[in-house]
Amino acid sequence: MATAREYNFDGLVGPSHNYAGLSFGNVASAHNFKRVSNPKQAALQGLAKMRALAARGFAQAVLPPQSRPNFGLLRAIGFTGSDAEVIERSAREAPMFLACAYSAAPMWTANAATVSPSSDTADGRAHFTVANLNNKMHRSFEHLETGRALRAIFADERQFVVHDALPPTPAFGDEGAANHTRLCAAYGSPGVEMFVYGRVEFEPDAPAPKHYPARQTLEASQSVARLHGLHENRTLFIQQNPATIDQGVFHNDVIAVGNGNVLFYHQQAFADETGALVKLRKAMDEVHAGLHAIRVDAAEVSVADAVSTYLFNSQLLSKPDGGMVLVVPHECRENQAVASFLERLVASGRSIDELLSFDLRQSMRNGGGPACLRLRVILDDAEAAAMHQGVLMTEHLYDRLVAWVEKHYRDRLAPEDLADPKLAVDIQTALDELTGILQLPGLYDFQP
Ligand code: SUG
Repeated sequence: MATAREYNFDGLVGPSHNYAGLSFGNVASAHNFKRVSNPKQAALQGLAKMRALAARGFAQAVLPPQSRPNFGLLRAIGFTGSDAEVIERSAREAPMFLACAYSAAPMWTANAATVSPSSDTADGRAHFTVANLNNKMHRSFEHLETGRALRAIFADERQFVVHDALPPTPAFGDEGAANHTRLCAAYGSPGVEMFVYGRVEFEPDAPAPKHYPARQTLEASQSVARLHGLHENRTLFIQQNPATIDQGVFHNDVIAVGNGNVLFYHQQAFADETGALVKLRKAMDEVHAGLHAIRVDAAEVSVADAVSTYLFNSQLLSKPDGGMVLVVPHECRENQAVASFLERLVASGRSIDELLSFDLRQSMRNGGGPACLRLRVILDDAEAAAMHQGVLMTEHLYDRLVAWVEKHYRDRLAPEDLADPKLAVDIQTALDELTGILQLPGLYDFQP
């Protein structure tokens, strides 16, 4: 059995981070619409998390922000002339589309792709399927640059396969790793891949949320499993509870998280909790792992508290010296029910023996907690050596990125600031410099 580690690839928050109320069904996004953001603080908060986890011995890397604004989008919908003219006119006539073109949402890399490690796939390579994110206008074009970035980092085709996003149509709504959990006995041995979907395109009578959209379809999840060559007995498709989607649980990672043989989940996470656990236990038998389910009752923590604190949008990490740490946002410590639940959880000695909390408020205000900010990639030694090394988080890279953020990022971005063409020029200058820091020349040399 190969030794393998879980690498967390966090999204570096881009310089246009703002609150544009673009994500219907994500209550934080709606609630903070038009609030003034602080992109500098957002990026520094994300970097502080990456640095702290790297310093603790966790394998940590970074994914770059995307080129913004997306002039291709604005020109495709009829805005012409110089870049400045395109910005000024779209700000007047279609400010929501300008906000989409400026979206910094690629920071939530849990939505970048679904990843299957080489120990799970038929051809023995690590597979990535870039998520099409087609439920939301502002996220629907991320896949083009995400694919470029992943192919630049995981370029060695003997080890890695990066699949294009699924066709951009509602039947294939795909939100990537946010609706995918891998459970296993050890990272380097075959695991169980659990896909959680919100609706079924070709079963109109199947349960589905009534108020908010279900972003992931069963058909998309099945397609990703096929592309990756996953084994039938170790692959599960579980339906998310539609009633919780209607309460703001727009991705499964807002209500459940797994790592190793541990599944930490809310009683109301799945449409059929008992059925899901039976299937999961059976699949876990196939990989000789006993499932350790940590179920949180609604009486202990309500769905509303789970959504406002992002208790389940935590990172559950295996510590280098044994045990697991739960990485939560500060909001969890500020909610009495959640804070006392967490105290009891750690005291109970059930797998999770440590808590770490981070201030990620800038991201949280758009509905992005610790787990949204990271994409998990399990790599064995040869794969880790084959990937691009310039994105690995070290003290040196951290220092350089902090200096770069301090130099280029604004500490205030109001909705009306997007109308200023100088913002686009400043972002371009910043991103050009970033390619040198991450040693990814040419990353932004393309026409979206
Ligand atoms: O897709 N928010 C993101 C948050 C993604 C969280 N990801 C995970 N749960 N894995 C979304 O809803 C808000 C943008 C705005 O309103 O300005 C936004 O896109």
